[in-house]
Amino acid sequence: MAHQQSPNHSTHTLAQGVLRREPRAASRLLSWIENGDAKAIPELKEIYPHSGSSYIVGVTGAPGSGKSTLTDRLISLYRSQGQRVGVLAIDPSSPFSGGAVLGDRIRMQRHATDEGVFIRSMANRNWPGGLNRCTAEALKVLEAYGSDIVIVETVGVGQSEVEVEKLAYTTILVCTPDAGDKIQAMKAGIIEIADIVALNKADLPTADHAAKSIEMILSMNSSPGWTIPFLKTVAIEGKGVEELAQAIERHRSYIEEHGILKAKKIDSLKSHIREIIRRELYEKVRMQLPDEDELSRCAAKLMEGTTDPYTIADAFLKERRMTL
Ligand SMILES: Nc1nc2c(ncn2[C@@H]2O[C@H](COP(=O)(O)OP(=O)(O)O)[C@@H](O)[C@H]2O)c(=O)[nH]1
Ligand SMILES: [Mg+2]
Repeated sequence: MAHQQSPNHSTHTLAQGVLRREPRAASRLLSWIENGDAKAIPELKEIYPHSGSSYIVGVTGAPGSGKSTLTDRLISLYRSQGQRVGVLAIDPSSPFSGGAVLGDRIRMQRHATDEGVFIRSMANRNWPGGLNRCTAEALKVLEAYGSDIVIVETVGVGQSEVEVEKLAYTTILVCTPDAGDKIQAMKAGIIEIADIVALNKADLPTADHAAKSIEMILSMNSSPGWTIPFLKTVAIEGKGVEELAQAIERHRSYIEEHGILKAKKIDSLKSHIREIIRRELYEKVRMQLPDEDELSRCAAKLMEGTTDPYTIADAFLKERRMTL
C-alpha cells in the first residue's frame, strides 16, 4: 500500500498526495469530485489501484436521529483498535443543509486533529455526475488515503435518489423513539436496506414502546440468512456502541463467508462503470442541446399551431445527425 515515488519524478499529483496520506491533497481532490471537475479523473485513475481494501459501513436514518453522534463514537472505538477511519457525511436532502453539515463537524470535532481520521462533509446540491457517482469516487479517495474503515453517513430512508447504501457493505439504520408512526412507515425500508438496526436515544422514556414496534417489524422478516440484529444505543453516552461494532463485525464475517461481499463489490463496480459512461454520453450531447433562443423560436412555431414538438425534435436531431 505504501506509495513509492520515483526519484526522477518531480511532478506531484494530488493522487500522490492522497497516497502519502496528506489531508490537504485528499480535501482538494474531494472538492474537484464534488464540483464535477474533470481534473479529478486522471487523479482517480491513479489512485484506483490503491483502493478497494477498506471496509465500508453505511449509517443512515432520519435527520437528527444521532447518526453523527454514533459515528463519532464508532470512530473513537476503531481508533482505540488502531484502525484508520474515513468518514463521508452526505446530506442530499436539501440545498439548505449547511446546518446539518455544521452539526456533523461539531459532533466529530474531537477527531479533527487525529491523523488517523479523515472526515469530510458534503452538502450536495445537484451534483453534476449524480449523487451515487460522486459518492463512489469520494469513497475511492478515502480508501486510497489508507482508511481501514470508511463510514458513510446519509439521510434516509425512502428517498429513491439516495442509493448510497448500495455502496456500503454493512448498513446501519438508526431509528429513534420519537419517530413513532414513522417506524411503521419505514417497514419496507428497514428490511430492504438495514443489515443492523439501532434504536438510538434509548434514554428517552418512549424507547421501550418504540423498541416493541421495531422488534415486531423485524420478526416479520422470515427470510433465511442474515437475521438483522436490533440494538439500543445512547450515542451521547456511548452506550451500546461496542455492541454495535460487534454486530458490524459479525455481519462482515457473514457476508465475507457467504460470497456476499464480493457480489456487492461487483454490483457497485457495475453501477460505477454505468455512471461514468452515462456522464460521458451526457457531456457529449450537452453541447448539442438547443439554446434558449432556438427553443423560443420553436415554441413560437408551436404557438402558431403549424407543427408539433415531435416534428421539431426530430428535425433538430436530424440536423445534428443524432438520430440513433
Ligand atoms: N437524548 C439523546 N440525544 C441524542 C442521542 N444521540 C444524539 N442525540 C442528540 O440528537 C441531536 C442530533 O444528533 P446528530 O448526531 O447530529 O444526528 P444526525 O442528524 O442523525 O447526524 C444532537 O443534539 C445530539 O446530541 C442519544 O442517544 N440520546
Ligand atoms: Mg449528521
